[in-house]
Amino acid sequence: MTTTVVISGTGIYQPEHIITNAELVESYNAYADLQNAKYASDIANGSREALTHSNVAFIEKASGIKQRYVLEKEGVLDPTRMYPRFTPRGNDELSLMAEIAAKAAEQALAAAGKTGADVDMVLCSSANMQRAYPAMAIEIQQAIGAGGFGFDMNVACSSATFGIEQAVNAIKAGTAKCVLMVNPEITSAHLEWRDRDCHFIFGDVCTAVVVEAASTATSVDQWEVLGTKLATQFSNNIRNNFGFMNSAEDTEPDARDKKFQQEGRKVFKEVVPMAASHIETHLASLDRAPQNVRRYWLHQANLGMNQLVLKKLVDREVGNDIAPLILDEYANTASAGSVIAFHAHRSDLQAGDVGVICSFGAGYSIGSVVVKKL
Ligand code: CO8
Repeated sequence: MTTTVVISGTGIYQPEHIITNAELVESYNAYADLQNAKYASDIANGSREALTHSNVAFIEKASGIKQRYVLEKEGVLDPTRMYPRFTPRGNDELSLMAEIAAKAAEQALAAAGKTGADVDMVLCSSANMQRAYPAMAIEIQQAIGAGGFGFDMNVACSSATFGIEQAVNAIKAGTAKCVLMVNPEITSAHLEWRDRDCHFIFGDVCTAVVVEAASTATSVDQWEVLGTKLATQFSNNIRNNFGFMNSAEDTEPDARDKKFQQEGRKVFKEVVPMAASHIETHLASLDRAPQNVRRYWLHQANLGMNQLVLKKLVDREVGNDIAPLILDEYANTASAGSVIAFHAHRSDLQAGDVGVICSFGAGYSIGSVVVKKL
């Protein structure tokens, strides 16, 4: 007999600082002016291009993003710095990634009616890890008082959906009884705030999901996982070359390729059809039609992208009721986006309603999780 697996709780840690598009653009433009003044003679003799100002109207129209939460704001907005300022912590202190993961975990566990002691598997699944080792998941395991084991995984923007599949499989295989899957996304530390093409894209957050067998679940809000489906296809269109080989290769740690970079247009064009056909195939394998899905909690990278994915799937324009948007408030939070949407926009659904959590991003990677409200 196959085990019925449920998501029994979700949680979120939301940083206290907000950067509006107006604040962001003001700081970028001040940075651009400083750079243009510094390199005025190169610009005059044609050996360097002047930086062009960013623009709030462009950002909102091109992406749908209106603001983002960040863990530290002053450093990001300082035109002479343009990255957050974090105080290094000693080895005997809880690291920042583990701290925000533990806060999101606390909320998810409370929602599931569990404590850390009930957890026997911790997955830290995120687009970047704060250090090489020990695994962030093991520090989080200790911080919440969990037993069992933990490990890290990274599939960029699809880290959460890929993490949910690993959690579901572990419960089915009997290797774990209660899995905590967390997505601490400190995107502000690997976004290039000095690049006009992408400086508006990301925000910080952490999400947490509790996965267990229906037989052990006690929460009032349970979502049966009907199926998961993962796919990857290599692409250089979203890439970050930061890594442990950098110093051995004598490369510049602050070089442009050591932070997030993308060919946004190509990503848009290539990923939309992939995501739509992925969801359609997954639903068909579960004898479900896209039109009968009550809600889509999609990856939150771009408003237009989500609208097009939905148009291909259900052949009509859909609004927030079918595909809620959190991108306007949070910006792109890498792997956490679809989980935030699921966390914030599910309480109105009825028993028997089916929904799809779907992420898409760097790799390329696409993950879908089809759930039914119990
Ligand atoms: N202000 C004013 N004008 C601008 C700005 C700006 N800030 N930026 C660009 N422009 C200009 C350009 O110069 C261009 O001008 P021109 O036509 O004269 O050349 C014009 O606006 C149009 O530029 P684009 O073609 O680049 O603009 P788009 O309409 O394509 O919009 C987007 C750009 C918003 C980036 C859009 O392409 C997009 O959202 N694409 C999808 C991206 C996506 O989904 N990416 C997923 C990445 S996330 C992921 O996988 C996780 C990675 C790991 C996390 C890393 C965390 C840091």
